[in-house]
Amino acid sequence: MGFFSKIKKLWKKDKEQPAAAEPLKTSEITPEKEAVKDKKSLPTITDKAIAEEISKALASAEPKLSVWLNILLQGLEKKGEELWARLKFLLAKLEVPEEEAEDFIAKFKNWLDNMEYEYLEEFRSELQYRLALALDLEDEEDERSRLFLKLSEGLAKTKAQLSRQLDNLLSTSKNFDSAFWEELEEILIMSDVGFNTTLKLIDNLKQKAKDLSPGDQEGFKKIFAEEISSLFPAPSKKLIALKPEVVLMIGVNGVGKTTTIAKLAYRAQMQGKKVLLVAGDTFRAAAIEQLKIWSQRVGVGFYAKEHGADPAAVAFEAMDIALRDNYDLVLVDTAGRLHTKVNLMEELAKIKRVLNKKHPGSPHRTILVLDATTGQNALSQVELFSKAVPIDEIVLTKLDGTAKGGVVVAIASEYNIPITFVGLGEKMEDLRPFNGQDFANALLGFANGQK
Ligand SMILES: Nc1nc2c(ncn2[C@@H]2O[C@H](COP(=O)(O)OP(=O)(O)O)[C@@H](O)[C@H]2O)c(=O)[nH]1
Ligand SMILES: [Mg+2]
Repeated sequence: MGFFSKIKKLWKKDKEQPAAAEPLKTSEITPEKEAVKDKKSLPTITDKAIAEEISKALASAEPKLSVWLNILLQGLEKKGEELWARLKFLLAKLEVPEEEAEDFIAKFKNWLDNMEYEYLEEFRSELQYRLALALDLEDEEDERSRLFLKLSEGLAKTKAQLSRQLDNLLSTSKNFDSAFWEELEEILIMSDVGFNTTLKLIDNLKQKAKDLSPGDQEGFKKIFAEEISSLFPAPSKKLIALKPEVVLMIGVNGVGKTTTIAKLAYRAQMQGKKVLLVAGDTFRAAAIEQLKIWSQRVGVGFYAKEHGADPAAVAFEAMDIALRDNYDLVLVDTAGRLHTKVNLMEELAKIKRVLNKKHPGSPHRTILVLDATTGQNALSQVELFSKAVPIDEIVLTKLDGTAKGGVVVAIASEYNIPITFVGLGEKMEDLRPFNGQDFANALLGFANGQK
C-alpha cells in the first residue's frame, strides 16, 4: 500500500495483468479534452504553455516514473511555486485525490525546508524515491535498476578489493588448480568474507568448477555469484495481528542506529503509515535530541522522557500513546554502550518484556544495526547481541564507505539471519531493501538481473 488511497491503474502493479505497463493511449488524451482537464486540475501551474507541453510529452511517454519526472522537471532548477504546481499536475494526471496530493507536496516542502535543500540536483533523486514509495512503485523495474546502480556504486571500494583481484586471478590462471584456490582464499579473506565462510565457499566452488572448462572466466564468475547469493536467508514476513507493529532497534553506538530509524520512518511514512519514534537511548541527552530532530524533519511522532530515565519505562509509556493514537509503526531506539555489557543486555531484555506485556506479540521484530566498515568486528557484535535478545533481522550501514563489504557474506552465512536493508549513504533514499542476488551481481560486476 502506498501513500495514496487511489492512483491511476496504469501505475499500479497488477499481478493478474503483467502487461499493465501499456503505453498511455493518445486517443484518451486528445488536445480538446486536455484543455478542459487543464482548467480543472491545473489552477496553479504558473505557465499554461509549459502545462500543455508537459501534457503532450506525458501522453506519448513511456509510463515510467523516471521518464515522467524527466519531462516534468525540465527547465526547473530549484524548489518553488513552479515545482509545486508541476508536482500537483503530475499527481492529478495520476488521478491521486487532490487532498492527498496536497498533503504529499506539503510534506515534501517541509522536508526540503528542514534539510535546507534548494536546488533540484540536491533533491531530485530523493523526490523520485519519495514518489516511488508513495505510488507503490519500488518493485518496478525502473526503481530496481536505479537501486542496482546505487548498490554497484556503493560497493565500489569492496569491488576494487574483491572483484578486481578476482578478475586478475582469473585472467592469469589457466586452470582451477591448487594455486588458484589458494589465491582465491586469500582474496576472500582480505575482503572480510571471513575464514569459515571462505572455506565453505571454496569447497562448494571446487565442486561446481569441475563442470567448467579450464580457464572459463565468465563461467566461474557466474557460479561464484550463484554461490554467494545462495548464502542469504530470505526474510520471513510476520503477520501483525494487532497494530501497531513494534520494532526494537539495537546495536553499538555509532553504527548508524538513529539515522537508520529515521530512514525507516521516512520510508514507512511515504508508504502511508503513521510512525512513532521512541527515544529509548536515555543514556545520552544528545541521543534524545538527535532522534527528536529526525522526527521533526521526517514529520513523524516522537516520544521521550528525561535524560537518564529507565528505557523500559519509556517504552511502556510510548506504547500507551501508540495504542491510543492509532499508530501503525513504532520504532524504538536503544542505547548501545558496550562497556557495560551486562547492564545493556539486561536493559534490552527488560524493554522486550515490557513491550510484550503492553502489546502482546511485540516487539514484532528486533533489528540489529551493524556498521560494515568495522568488518569482522561486526560478527562479534552479532554474537554478543544475540545472547541478549533473539535477532530477527540485520541492517548493515555504511556499505558505501568501505572495502570490507565482504562481511555481508560472512554475516549471512555464519548466522543465518536475514539482512533486510543496507545503508549506502547518509541521505534518506540511501537505505534500501537488501537483495542477495542483486548484491552478488553488483559485487561481481554483472548487470542487473543477470546471473
Ligand atoms: N556513509 C554513511 N554514513 C552513515 C550511514 N548510516 C549512518 N551514517 C552516519 O553514521 C553516523 C552515526 O550515525 P548514528 O545514527 O548517530 O549512530 P548511532 O550512534 O548508532 O545511533 C552519522 O554521521 C550518520 O550520518 C550509511 O549508510 N552511510
Ligand atoms: Mg543513536
